[in-house]
Amino acid sequence: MKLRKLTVYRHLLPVKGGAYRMANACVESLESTLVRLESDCGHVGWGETCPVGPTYAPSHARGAQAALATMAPALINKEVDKPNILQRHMDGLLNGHNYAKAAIDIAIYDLLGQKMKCSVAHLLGGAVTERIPSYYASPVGSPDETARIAEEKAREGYPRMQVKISGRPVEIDIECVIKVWERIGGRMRLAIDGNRGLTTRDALLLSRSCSHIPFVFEQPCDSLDEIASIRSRLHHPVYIDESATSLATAVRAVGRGLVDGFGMKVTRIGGLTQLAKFRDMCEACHIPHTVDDAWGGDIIAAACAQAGATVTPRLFEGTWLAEPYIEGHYDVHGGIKILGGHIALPTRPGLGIVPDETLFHDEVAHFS
Ligand code: 0XW
Ligand code: MG
Repeated sequence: MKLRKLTVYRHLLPVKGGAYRMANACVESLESTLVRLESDCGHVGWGETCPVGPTYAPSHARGAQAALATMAPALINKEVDKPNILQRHMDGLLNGHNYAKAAIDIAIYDLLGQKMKCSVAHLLGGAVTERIPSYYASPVGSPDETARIAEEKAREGYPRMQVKISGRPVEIDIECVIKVWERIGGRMRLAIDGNRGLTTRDALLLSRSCSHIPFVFEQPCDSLDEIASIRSRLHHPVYIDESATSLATAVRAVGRGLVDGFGMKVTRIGGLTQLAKFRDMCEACHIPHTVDDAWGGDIIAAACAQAGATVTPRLFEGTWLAEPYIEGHYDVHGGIKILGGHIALPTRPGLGIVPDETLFHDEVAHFS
């Protein structure tokens, strides 16, 4: 299967309700980058990458578009149906920029699924569930408001919640965690996400003050070195998210005993090909992890759901989607939704969604 056309679109995804606050970012509208591939046999595949603003991670919407434009001319008329080989080819064209390569990799899996009339989950090794657990991530907010959201999400049926903290005095974060726990007790599993924002001092204070509360502490500090320096003094299991920038970093972090789990993003690790390798490494080492992404619409949601469905349930921490925080769908009828805290695995081939192309007006580049 050869690639005939590659089109890049820009698409804005405003945040429902106005703004989403995290330790290092407050975002109001996200610029998503969509990739449409067309093969010589006429199949169409879609990919997406949507950094959650320019400060969450070293990835940027315009950077993704520039990276795609750099690689695209050398991909046209090339055989693209072997994702591992395509990955090496892209690495030979551009150093790094996993989050841009991921959009192409995802679109290739969509194309392959269309061609072979099977789901992306099947191509990734097979789904173990058709009902993928999700988790809700509350924005940084007041302790009372966060506890209210936690109650609401527990009632909706979410098995897990991630509470975002940091960017303010740690005493408020501590109060927030305690109030959430008092409200929901063991009804949902809890992750407390510092999004790199805490000093080692504040991470230690929070963990010690909440030593009676069973949560996993996600990316409390900025770097792996900082986390390593306090790891043995924390009372909670440590997950990394932003610091797990590649498969190699993740393997080394596990090998050095620095982490108990991961918040993993499909685009950060470079796409579904890399995600499948990461999943298998985690299974071999008994390491729990999520499968989600920073932000994005139905295309990235479908990619996360397809990959999430293949993770062994014992180690799966769920698939977060931006869907509850954005209006509308690319696929008006078959869009990816969270109902009762879970996502139904789409049944159609490939990613399982059919984006309405008339929604995408802003074509950034086209190669054929
Ligand atoms: C909750 N997420 C998966 C979505 C936001 O982009 C941040 C992220 C995280 O865990 O850091
Ligand atoms: Mg996180």
